[in-house]
Amino acid sequence: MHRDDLFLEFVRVVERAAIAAARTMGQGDRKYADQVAVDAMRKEMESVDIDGTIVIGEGERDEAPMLYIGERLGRNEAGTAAIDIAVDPLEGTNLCAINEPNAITVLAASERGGLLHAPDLYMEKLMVGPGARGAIELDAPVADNLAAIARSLGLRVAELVVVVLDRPRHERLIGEIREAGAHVRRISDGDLCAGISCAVAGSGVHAVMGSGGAPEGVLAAAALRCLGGEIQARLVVSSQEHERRCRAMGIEDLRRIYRASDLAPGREILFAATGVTDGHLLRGVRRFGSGARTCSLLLQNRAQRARFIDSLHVDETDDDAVVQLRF
Ligand code: FBP
Repeated sequence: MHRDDLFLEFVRVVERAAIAAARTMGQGDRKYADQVAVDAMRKEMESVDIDGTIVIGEGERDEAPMLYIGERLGRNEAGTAAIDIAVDPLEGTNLCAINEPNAITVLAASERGGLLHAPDLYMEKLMVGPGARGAIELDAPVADNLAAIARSLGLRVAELVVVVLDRPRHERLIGEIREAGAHVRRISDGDLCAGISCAVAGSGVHAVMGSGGAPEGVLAAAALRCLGGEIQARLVVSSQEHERRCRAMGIEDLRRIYRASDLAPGREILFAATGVTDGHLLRGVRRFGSGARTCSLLLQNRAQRARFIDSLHVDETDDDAVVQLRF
């Protein structure tokens, strides 16, 4: 890709989706919140100078009118870079609808073939930050993984905080984490945001365990590639229909354990996310009289840095607001 301008273009896309989604915050309608974010992201992508293809999106063409897997995006002019794009226009639709922390808008990009085409199934996941990379095994007993993570981080197991989605399917897992002596933080939604957090120093999160969406797994892998963290993951294939959908996407080994470099194998990875509701990692959208302020995270696997971008957006027609911002 080698195009620094794409960075800011992608930030603009996630910012616009976040500002749009934030207008629905707390209104209790998750579908509408998602639709608004999808519309805004789709519209903003039209002006980006790429030949993009959605590989992780809102679903297959017949179930998603926009941002469906396989949809072409961008200006698509001759000679522009061919790029694969993974989006979650609103990660945490429920969190936005009820105005709870950590709803974000997300986009990852890579050269063609740089992001796994994954069906929208569940995925077992184990995510850690750079300090515990290489220490985990998806199939190892929970207590062994926790001991290995603690050892790698120079902590005691009793000091570890593990995030788990609050679902009945995770009751046994939560029991095992507690029995091993670590602390559980249950979250109602948003394992992607949690996965990013465990790779950010000082976030207070040391690992994420349990099953969640596969699209969120691929997006987390893209972020973790940039942050030096790790994910181990396996698709949950529990019916013939699941098998069919995997094979349709070229996945033959249904029991395969994927690592970050399998889910997001690209040479170049860009990752951008903007906060919608206030969260541990990113502040949410704050509206002022004639505009909005956003906080975004921008990652690139080749750069040894994470950028937090604080932007003020002024509504186009309001000249007074432009004057205010000059101070
Ligand atoms: P949405 O934003 O698509 O609603 O996803 C939220 C989420 O909590 C993800 O973070 C997580 O991976 C997935 O849903 C878990 O799925 P489920 O709610 O079916 O357990």
